[in-house]
Amino acid sequence: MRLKPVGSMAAILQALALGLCCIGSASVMAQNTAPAGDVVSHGGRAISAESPMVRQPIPGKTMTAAFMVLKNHTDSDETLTSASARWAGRIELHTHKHENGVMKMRQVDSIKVPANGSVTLQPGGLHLMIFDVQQPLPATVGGELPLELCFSKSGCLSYQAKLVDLRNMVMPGKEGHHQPMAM
Ligand SMILES: [Cu+2]
Repeated sequence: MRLKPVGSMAAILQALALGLCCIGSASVMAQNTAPAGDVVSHGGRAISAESPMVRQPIPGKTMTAAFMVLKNHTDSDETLTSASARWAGRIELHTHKHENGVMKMRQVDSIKVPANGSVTLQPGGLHLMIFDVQQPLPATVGGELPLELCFSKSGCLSYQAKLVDLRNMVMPGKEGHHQPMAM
């Protein structure tokens, strides 16, 4: 499949830092996710996750999404094949595609993480779609939620994702394309 990042995680963090969210600053966020997300050191793991985050579900909704930058520290391509979390009923791998001028979400079988490279899961692009979220969640905004990601070669690895409130986040170029399911 084609991987076409529409922006960068830096842009997302910048948006968060601009007071659009509940998080004090991007640096604090990066710091806080370092031990769990392996930003500083990937701890010998084949695949690390930078700034893993789960969007706080809209009140009354049991669906949400997760975003992160997956980095492959090995010399061979990896493939994310599935994801799960004990606080969610089901997680699908999704992407966004333009169809007749409208952005639509599509489920994908897998997400490639290129050798010694990375892939960005972000609003408007690839993401983890999370269904049947436990209510209330076992974490509040700013807290961490465990996520399990399974890769074709490295097996299943556990990550800690930060619960963030993205309701007011501005996505460049996405104005007018907001859909109920869009993240
Ligand atoms: Cu989706």
